[in-house]
Amino acid sequence: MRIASTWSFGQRANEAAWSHLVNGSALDAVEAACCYAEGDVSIDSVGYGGLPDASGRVSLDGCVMLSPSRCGSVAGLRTHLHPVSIARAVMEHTQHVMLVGCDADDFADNAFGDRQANARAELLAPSARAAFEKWQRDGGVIDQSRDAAILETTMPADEARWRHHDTIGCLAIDARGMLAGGCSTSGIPFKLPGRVGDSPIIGHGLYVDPDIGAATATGAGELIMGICGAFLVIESMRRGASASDAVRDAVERIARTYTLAPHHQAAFVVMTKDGAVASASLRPGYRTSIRDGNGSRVVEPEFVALPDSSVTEPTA
Ligand code: SD4
Repeated sequence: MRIASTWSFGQRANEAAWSHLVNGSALDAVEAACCYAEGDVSIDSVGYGGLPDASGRVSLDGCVMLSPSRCGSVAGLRTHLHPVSIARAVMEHTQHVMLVGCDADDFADNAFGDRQANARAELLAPSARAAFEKWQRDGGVIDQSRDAAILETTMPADEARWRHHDTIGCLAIDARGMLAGGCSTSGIPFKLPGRVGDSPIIGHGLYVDPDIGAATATGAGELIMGICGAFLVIESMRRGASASDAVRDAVERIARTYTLAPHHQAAFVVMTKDGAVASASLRPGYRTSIRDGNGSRVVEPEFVALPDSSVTEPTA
């Protein structure tokens, strides 16, 4: 049994999910980890606390996957806090894979009724509203790592640089050897309304094939989508690459493919069908949180494509 989540805040999500992995299934565990992140206001790229789009409204995306024939996804939720739970309902109760926009919110109303966790909710937290108002005043790419309040947190300074990239991608394997993945995000801060990134798109932000393994991505969706990131990782392994080589190839592909801006970051985590975990990132500052029978730890990626990217590099 093992659960791996993106970023060091993933430790808290893994902890919240652990009993679900022990007493339930890998699917229950990834849903619980994502639900935790969605409810934590300090995580500013997921759920409540997530930064809004350029119109000041939050939209949430998420997906869940067990296998190519068992997956579900929602994008552009405006009034429901838990995209992964709704994506699970799409997977379990419809013939479809993906629902979007206000119709996905309506689906959630029908699927869950007034059950508290999935009732309609205000998604814009006061902290996110304040960040939006600052962005309206100052414009540009917000580098929240320079905010003193954030640097005072326990987050490592080089990771704080990517604070607004803290989407959760979560992979788990349960006692029966079942793999599951979940991914949840509010997307890129101050995005064009309607923009959807990689996170809820099967094969981009998440891909699970029980014969091979599970992969998830975090970072700038526009970089991940152009290379079909999570699918690429799993397909590399299908063709014989090791888990470490597969995630390294994916970030190297990003480094080769795009004209990168200093604020661009991307990372991939993979879990093999035997439960081994590997990760790689485009720039320093990314970490993976792992919880298993040996306890909880936060690990550096095995490979960083652009290791010299300075922590103090200007982002505007
Ligand atoms: C997106 N991939 O919407 C998400 C954002 C993210 O870490 O992962 N940030 O592009």
